[in-house]
Amino acid sequence: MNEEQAFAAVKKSLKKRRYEHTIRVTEETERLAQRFNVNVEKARLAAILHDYAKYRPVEEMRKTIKEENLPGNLLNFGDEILHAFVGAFYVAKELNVDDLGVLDAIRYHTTGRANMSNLEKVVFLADYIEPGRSFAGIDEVRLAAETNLDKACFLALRNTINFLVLKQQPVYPETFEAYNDYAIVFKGRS
Ligand code: DGI
Ligand code: FE
Ligand code: FE
Repeated sequence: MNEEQAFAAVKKSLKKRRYEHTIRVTEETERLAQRFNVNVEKARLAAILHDYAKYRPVEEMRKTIKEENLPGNLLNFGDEILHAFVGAFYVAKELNVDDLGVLDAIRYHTTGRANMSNLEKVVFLADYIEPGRSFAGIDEVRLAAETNLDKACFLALRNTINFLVLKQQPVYPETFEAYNDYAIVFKGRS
């Protein structure tokens, strides 16, 4: 699957606004990949496809999780996280992408996980800081992303957990595990 085919596949699957987000995530991913020595071609492909399943009906995604033996606990943490895990599955099955690193970057782009690869980190972070985003606290994350990939992931995870807790939403365990990776390193430092 080359980039042109990937863009064509997501253009068909996504609404205009989401397709434009995807283009910005791809550009941001490329900048981060160059900065932090990640394979640009793989990172861009993962970014182009990261929200491939965003508009699949929730019922279809839940069915896929059950039938294809994706982790059962996914069903208990809100529908927003499903498109990432199911997306990786559909991208492999429907678009024949077989690079496991690319598929993992798609799979963990929403929740993160412990021990993320740098490829996973740049896609996770680019999705959070692309220029169209305006989350509370995002400036600090953008600033960290200029020089420190782990620090930026740490702050993005912290903000997301704070946001979910404030809304009394459940937090996927792997999001806490990702956060803890960095909290152990950055604790007590600003
Ligand atoms: O698909 P996007 O909108 O580009 O961004 P995304 O894939 O990061 O999804 C963002 C949504 O996912 C947002 O509503 C917060 C939610 N989310 C992120 N991490 C978690 C989460 N929801 C739960 N329940 N648990 C998480 O760990
Ligand atoms: Fe997403
Ligand atoms: Fe996204």
